[in-house]
Amino acid sequence: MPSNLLGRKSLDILRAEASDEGHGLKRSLGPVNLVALGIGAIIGAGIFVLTGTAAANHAGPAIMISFVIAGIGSALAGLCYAEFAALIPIAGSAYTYGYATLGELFAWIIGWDLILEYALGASTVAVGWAGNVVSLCQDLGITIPPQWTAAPGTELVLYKGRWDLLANVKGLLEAQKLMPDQIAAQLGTMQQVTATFNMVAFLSILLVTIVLVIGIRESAGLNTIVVFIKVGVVLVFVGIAISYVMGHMETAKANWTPFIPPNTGNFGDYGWSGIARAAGKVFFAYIGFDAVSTAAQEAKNPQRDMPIGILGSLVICTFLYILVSGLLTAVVPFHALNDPAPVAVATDLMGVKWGSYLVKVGSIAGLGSVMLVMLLGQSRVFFSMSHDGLLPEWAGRIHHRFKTPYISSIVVGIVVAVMAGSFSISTLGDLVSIGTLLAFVIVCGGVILLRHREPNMPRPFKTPFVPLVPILGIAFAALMMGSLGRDTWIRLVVWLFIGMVIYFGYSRYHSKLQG
Ligand code: ALA
Repeated sequence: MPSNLLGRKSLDILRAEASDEGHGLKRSLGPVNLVALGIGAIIGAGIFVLTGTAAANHAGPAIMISFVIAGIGSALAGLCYAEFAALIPIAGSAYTYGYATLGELFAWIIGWDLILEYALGASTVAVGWAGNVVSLCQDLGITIPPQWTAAPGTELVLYKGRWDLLANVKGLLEAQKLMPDQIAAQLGTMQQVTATFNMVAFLSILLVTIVLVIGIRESAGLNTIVVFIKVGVVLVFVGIAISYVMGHMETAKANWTPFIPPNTGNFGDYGWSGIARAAGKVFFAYIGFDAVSTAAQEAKNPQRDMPIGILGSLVICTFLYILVSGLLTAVVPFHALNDPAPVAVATDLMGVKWGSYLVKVGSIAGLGSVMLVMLLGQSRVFFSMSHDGLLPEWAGRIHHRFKTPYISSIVVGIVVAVMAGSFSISTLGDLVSIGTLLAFVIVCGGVILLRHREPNMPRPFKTPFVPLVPILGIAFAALMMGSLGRDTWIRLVVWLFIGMVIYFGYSRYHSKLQG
């Protein structure tokens, strides 16, 4: 009868497992692949899609401060992840770290929580991807039937020859300072459709799943190319925007004044609480660096390369985000950024039509790579959990030729695709943020704990200034979690509750550690 809920896997066992070729995963990734894997996971729907609404509805130009807050929080957690990833170079990310430090119950909670990050994260990005694909198709005169382009129940209208979300069009009309009855009258003349299912997002996930099943080497190679395209597009935008701002200093100044729009009286609507709320939302833009750690078992030299992969990708992305968000709000009045493709909107406004096409194509490629890394991370976490007996054996089965955990990849792919087809980007995004932040809190706490428990263990990478860095990491994560709304908290609690039911109903009795 299993009894020890806090039973820990010894680090020696974990290390032995990491070097155990019987695991079957190929060691093919070097430091450049890992940094690329990180950037592939990080730059995505956060900057290309969510930045616009966060600036328009919560922070205004001060969205830059939100990015700084979220970036600092991620870097602090990243330093803690790096210590663990180098110490325990085995697939599974925070889940494995939790198993070594806090015991099985916590490991389960983290693994369960990571489903929010990876699986739901991939769904979120797929919805952003679909938005860009539909928009680009409309630019090219191709109309995908609108009822298949959004979550069930979403209202869409035909406005100026394009199908758009009713909520977005309303926002645009409000920005023109029309009265409510004028807006209602205008909307009344427009053709409307209620969406059935987001088929575009659904299919995108299925496509990525096929790439993953075929194998990590192929996936990582493809990812590296896509990362170059994505960073290239961001840099092109930055170049165009800097030269525009230099020529339109007055406009930029006006758009940046006031830099922190005054709070409206509601928590989270501008002012400092708005900056915090926006930080919680754009935190999504940083999610992904920890996915590097899930590939530890496929890294050639994990001890040296995991910290390089995690921190290197994080630093590059933070720099780019601050630049992009600053330029975005300098070019476009922030109220007009409430759009699924804000970067393309800004490029359009600068009169660079080719640039806006390029941004959309780059976003499509870029978001594709994010989905890839997230799904990769998810199937690897399931692989580890199954190896430990917490999930059924089939979840860890490796394909004899492709050497990938193909069954878990396929099952995850189908579930994630259905979620992507069924929910809106903001519902999914907030839940992903809060779930990931919870994992950060546990990882930061784990570093402190392990330093006490195993002070003399040789650490290839040491988090600096322990316990200060982990404590600050926890504080930043708590700040961002606290800024997200009540509904998101309720969803998190419900999710964790379901996880507990599964753990006490199944996993606890099948755990290899307990058995
Ligand atoms: N950071 C990733 C994105 O923004 C999840 O899409």
